[in-house]
Amino acid sequence: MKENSFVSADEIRSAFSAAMSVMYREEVPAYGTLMELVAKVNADTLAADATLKDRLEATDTLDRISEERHGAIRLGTPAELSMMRRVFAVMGMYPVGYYDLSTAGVPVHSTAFRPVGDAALKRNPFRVFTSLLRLDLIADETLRAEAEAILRERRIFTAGAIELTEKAERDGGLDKADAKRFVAEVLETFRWHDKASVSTDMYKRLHDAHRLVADVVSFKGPHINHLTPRTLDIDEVQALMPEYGIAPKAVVEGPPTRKCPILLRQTSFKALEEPVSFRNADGGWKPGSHTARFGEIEQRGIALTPKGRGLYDRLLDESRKIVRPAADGSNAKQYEAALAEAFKAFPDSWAEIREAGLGYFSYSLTERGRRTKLTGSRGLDSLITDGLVEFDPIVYEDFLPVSAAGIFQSNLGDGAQQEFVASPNQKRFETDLGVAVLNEFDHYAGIEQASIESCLRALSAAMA
Ligand code: OOG
Ligand code: NI
Repeated sequence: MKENSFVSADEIRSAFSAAMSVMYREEVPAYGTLMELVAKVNADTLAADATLKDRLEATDTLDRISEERHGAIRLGTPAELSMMRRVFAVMGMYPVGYYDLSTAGVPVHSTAFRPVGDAALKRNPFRVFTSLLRLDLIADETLRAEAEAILRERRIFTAGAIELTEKAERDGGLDKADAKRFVAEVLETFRWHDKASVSTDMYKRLHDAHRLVADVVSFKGPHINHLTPRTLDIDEVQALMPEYGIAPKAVVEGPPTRKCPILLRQTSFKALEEPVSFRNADGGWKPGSHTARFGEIEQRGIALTPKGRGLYDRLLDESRKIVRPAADGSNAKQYEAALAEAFKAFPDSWAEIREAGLGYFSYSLTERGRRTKLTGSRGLDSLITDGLVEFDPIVYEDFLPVSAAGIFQSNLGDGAQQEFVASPNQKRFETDLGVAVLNEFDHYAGIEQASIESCLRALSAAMA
């Protein structure tokens, strides 16, 4: 009998993110420079902070600290989106969250494909922020129909990628040789094409409708548009980018610098103008350029409850009413100051954040808790006060719509702001995707609840 020798989905995802990193570094040399800078800043940060180093050693894999945490693609059709879902599932990545970017002037809606379990996230947290173009938001009906026709013709997956995805679905996994082939085949979908599939004229019309429409419709596939390693000091990397010859976006997105980091902070270097050739009517090629690809960094903090998120959204909104960050960076300092001022209203100690019900925590028994026998039931708070139970922040693994919009905008060229009427359409997105997306809040609440129950169970088991 043939023994079951499937490679785990986590292993396939790790191989895939490593292959993607190599490919992207070759394709975009500035990204390689960013990776070097991130590795240096992470090493300096760890050298200067022994406590941080010990904590990371205990909870993370230190040698992989500077590896990619996410990337992003933009798809053109519902069929592409649903097939992409099946491909990512083979790598243990599932759609979490719905992001409507139309409010921010970007004609897409999105989800993040990511590992969901704690063990899977620890093994390799790689996620792909995946957007679907919304041609329904483009006013010009003729152009919309032409774009649809172009997209209908393209095939973004290789025959091998489809075949192996079907095989994995049928058999419940892939063996080593198939997994290796799967990674190579799927990588093709994310590759850059320096030959556009449209003419200069068509590109210009798509581009005039929205730069993002041109980026999605003009090419053979959804090239990976950025990768994002983790940094331990985002402000330092942002400050050092110019010294390394790369141009940072105007401001860091998300919350300000804090003692207790919340949610997600991100910044990027600005997308590069790259040579691309367009098709001539006579079948030849005409040189031109396209701007889409960049490099990003991220630093993550605690996942917030709906109440905490409400407060975050309100404070962000308040600071942006005082200063709206300009794309050219001219008011970056004023924006930072306004942000820091507004966020004084957000508690900055773990105990206060917990007591106010603003964040999700994972609970565990202290050394003393492990030795204690409990009689009768006790509330969580009193177990904490008595030093039997301790709590750690649960890391936010998702994205932020306002930040994502800022990342999109800064890579669509300065002053490319465009208004759309807000029109979230999660139902439509989920129909196109083929499944409902996971609700991120339910997910964090579930992890927190499970940790509480496990503490209480252990304490009463000690009693028996
Ligand atoms: C995605 C932008 C969103 C993030 O980190 O928020 C994103 C894109 O530009 O396609 O990746
Ligand atoms: Ni990103």
